[in-house]
Amino acid sequence: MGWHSGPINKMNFPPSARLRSFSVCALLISSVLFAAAAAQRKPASMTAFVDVTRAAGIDFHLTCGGSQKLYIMESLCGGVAFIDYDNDGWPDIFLVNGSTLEDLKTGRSPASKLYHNNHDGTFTDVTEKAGLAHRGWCMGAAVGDYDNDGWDDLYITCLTGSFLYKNNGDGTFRDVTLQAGVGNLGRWGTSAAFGDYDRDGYLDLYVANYVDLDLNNLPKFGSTRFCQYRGIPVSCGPRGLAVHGRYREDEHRHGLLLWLGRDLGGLRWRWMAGHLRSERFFTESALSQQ
Ligand SMILES: [Ca+2]
Ligand SMILES: [Ca+2]
Ligand SMILES: [Ca+2]
Repeated sequence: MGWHSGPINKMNFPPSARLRSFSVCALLISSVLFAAAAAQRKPASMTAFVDVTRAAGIDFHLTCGGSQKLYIMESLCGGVAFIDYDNDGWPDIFLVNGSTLEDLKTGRSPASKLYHNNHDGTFTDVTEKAGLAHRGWCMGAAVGDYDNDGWDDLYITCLTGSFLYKNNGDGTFRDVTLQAGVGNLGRWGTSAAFGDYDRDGYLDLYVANYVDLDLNNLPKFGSTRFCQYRGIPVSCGPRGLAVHGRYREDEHRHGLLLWLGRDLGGLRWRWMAGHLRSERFFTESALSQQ
């Protein structure tokens, strides 16, 4: 007999009561075993993030247009890049800033910022010292050692052009945009990436451009059907802006798919900077625009 039968039988409980007692005991045993098994299982890991921005010394304030958001670029700002600019093995942070229309026209746009990693969980603003107090309405940044000198360089994409900053290897940068030929002038560069697409050992540059935008002739809020949502006036989307080109899904250049034009909501990708030659200049390749 089982361990439970003795004392129960001695008390002369009716069969139904013994059955209920058996059920209760089985339930208790199951509960104990389940609890023991649960105790042996390690609790699921709980990944938690804590906002340490201010404690780390990051005091960056992003400016992105006015509060009314009358134009599309006022809702598209801010980028970040990690760059170990001093080669100490600790990633530093570059934060890209936007602007407002008024500040952009008067040259008073707030600066992007570079923060040096102090190795103790804190950062120091070294923007001015590094020569990276770039002011403009910018969107993105890419990091790459384009000249293979062992020091990572920085490319910034902005509303009216883009900029390449060469790392001097002494904690400072200098603007080499014109020499390198990567100004992307008059184009709205949203982001960029370095990559050696032809495997020649030199990084190439890919810049993603958004729609054409004439800051002097901005479409009026809610002015056309492309500046409305269900009859409600809104800031003009891509279709409400000037766009050249059409969508060509079968267009390939150097293994990259180019998306051109209107049918992607005005999104236009431009394969712009191809081969980095020995003179350390970029040349624009496979430029497609129809
Ligand atoms: Ca560093
Ligand atoms: Ca370099
Ligand atoms: Ca290359």
